Amino acid sequence: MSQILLVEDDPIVRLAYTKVLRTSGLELDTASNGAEALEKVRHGQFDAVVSDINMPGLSGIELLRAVRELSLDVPVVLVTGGPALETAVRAVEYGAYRYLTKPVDIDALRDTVHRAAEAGERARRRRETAAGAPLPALAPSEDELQLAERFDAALERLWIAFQPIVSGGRRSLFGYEALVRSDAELGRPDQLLAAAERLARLADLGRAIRARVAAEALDAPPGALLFVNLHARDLEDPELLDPHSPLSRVARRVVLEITERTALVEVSDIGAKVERLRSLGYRLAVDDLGAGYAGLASFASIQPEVVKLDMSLVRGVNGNVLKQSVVRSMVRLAEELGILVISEGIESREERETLAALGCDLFQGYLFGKPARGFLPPVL
Ligand code: G
Ligand code: MN
Repeated sequence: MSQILLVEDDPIVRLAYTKVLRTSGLELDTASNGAEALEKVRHGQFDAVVSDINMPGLSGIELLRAVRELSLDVPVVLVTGGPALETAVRAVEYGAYRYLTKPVDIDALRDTVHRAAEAGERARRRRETAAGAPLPALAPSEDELQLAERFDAALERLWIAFQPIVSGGRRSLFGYEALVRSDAELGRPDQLLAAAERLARLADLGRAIRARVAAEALDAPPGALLFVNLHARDLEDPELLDPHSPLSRVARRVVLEITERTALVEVSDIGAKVERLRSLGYRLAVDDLGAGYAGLASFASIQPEVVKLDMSLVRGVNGNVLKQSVVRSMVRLAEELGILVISEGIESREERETLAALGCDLFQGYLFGKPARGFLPPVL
């Protein structure tokens, strides 16, 4: 009998679909959210997955994507109450088997799932004959094993570079941004992040970074704030919100940077998480503002104490009136909201002087100090 995994957060809908599918002769397992489903897919063998799209936490699309990242070819049928072109496109992009809209026609559901299960069984038989023996449920590919090894090696040789942030007006140190580095082969931060995403190990990377920063915080000059980058996924990690985590113990001197580049809309309950981080003593910054991603949407959900102007706005600002007026408006808006502005990526005195004239006081960039091991004093 075909094994189906049904993923649906609404208990009434789940029960209804369960009944329909069971009476049509399918063996059914259920999950009430995406994370639970992913665990089941990781450890079980299913001929098809049927998943709702809109669920708290991991959405159906993200589940589909995670399943594909495990290089599994199990057919996934997506069901949604709110069809949108964008989700349909993404469903196709990540290889959904079919896309059904609610309210689902019972016959269509039964038919689609049976056809998906047959396709899944065929795929499994092909794999088994190809290998000459049944494969373990989730044998990772050779590539993935290698990547996992390199990722582990990189985590072991992880270190943190610190780059100073200064107050121009007072000619004083304001803080340091912590930037992850590794001496291993997978050394560049973008490579590390890409590997963590592919291996679904972002939490391991985030935890390792935060633990290292916490350990080094003891050596930071007194009064200097520590700016730590978060990935949107980190907000889903309970360790981040744990008051006993190493970083939480020094939360009062930490500003968590959340990049405008990541899709915060996909983080469930962002308001509650932000509130909890604040109650632990953390302050929050919106990073890379002006890089042209989510616009100012993140302001409303995060209500940051600090914004960081992206270096694309800073570069050559002295000779570009358009950049100057963008910076001027951002500074005015921030002032009205009581938010501090840090300009990033300053390389020349001309950039610094123009920014100061536009009302910016806090600066970061090679002009004041490159990211380096330890807490080097800035060039003021
Ligand atoms: O996204 P985020 O702002 O966290 O990225 C900071 C990155 O910018 C770091 O990798 C850091 O090395 C780099 N960086 C910092 N200052 C400068 C600078 O003055 N010029 C350039 N080109 N890069 C910088
Ligand atoms: Mn940053």
